[in-house]
Amino acid sequence: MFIYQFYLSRIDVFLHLCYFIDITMELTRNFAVLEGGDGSGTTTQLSILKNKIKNTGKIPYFSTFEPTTGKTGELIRRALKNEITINPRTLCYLFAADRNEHLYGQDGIINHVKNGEFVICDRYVVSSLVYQGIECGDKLPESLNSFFPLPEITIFLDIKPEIAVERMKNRSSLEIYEVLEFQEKVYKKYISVLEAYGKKGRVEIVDASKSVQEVADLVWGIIGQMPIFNHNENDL
Ligand code: ATM
Repeated sequence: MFIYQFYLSRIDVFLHLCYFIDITMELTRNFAVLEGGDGSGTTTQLSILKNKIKNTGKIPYFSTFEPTTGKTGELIRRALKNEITINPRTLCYLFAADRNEHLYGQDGIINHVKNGEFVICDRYVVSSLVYQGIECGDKLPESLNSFFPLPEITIFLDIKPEIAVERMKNRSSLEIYEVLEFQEKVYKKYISVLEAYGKKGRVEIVDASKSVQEVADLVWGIIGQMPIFNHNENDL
């Protein structure tokens, strides 16, 4: 009985690792993600970045975010606003379902990338590994997200939770995760998830406590160096 349990736990660890290795296998070129705790400024930076790319005038782009505006995304937003109660594990499945549609649906990320566009997304797999990892343990988000391709680059907007929560005080209403105690957990989890995730995918860390413009410059300093922005006319 003991030996059986011993091997079972080893198999469990092995499967756990396989899920994670899977997550880090496939890279999607010209797909970049902004990640960060609440109040880190991902939405603001996405908007500035979008305008910057637009102004360069050369690269077709698609700017997007998760949870999406689709039916599953809408349901998730209602749960985040505490309008409806959804079990955290169910929410984990919903985030994965929303992401699958976001990737593979008709107007999805994969089709945009295939069309030669540069895709920038506010939050992606790492958000699930962090938020749902805290809420329901690592196994479920790791396994559900193991099927999704990695972006070419993930930029983490790094800001201490105390400063982020202070920034959020101006918001008219707060979502279920937007309290200091939870954000402290989120910050710690980001650091550990990104350490593992960064071994296969490219992760860049930006100091998000700086001014909006300084952060935007740092973000562009990374994105602007990506191969798609550095092709010669002749290469295209
Ligand atoms: P925004 O604040 O970026 O709109 O995201 C909404 C929330 O969704 C955010 N936390 N709050 N509040 C993080 C959460 N979220 C997850 O929990 N898992 C995910 O996979 C994603 C994409 C977002």
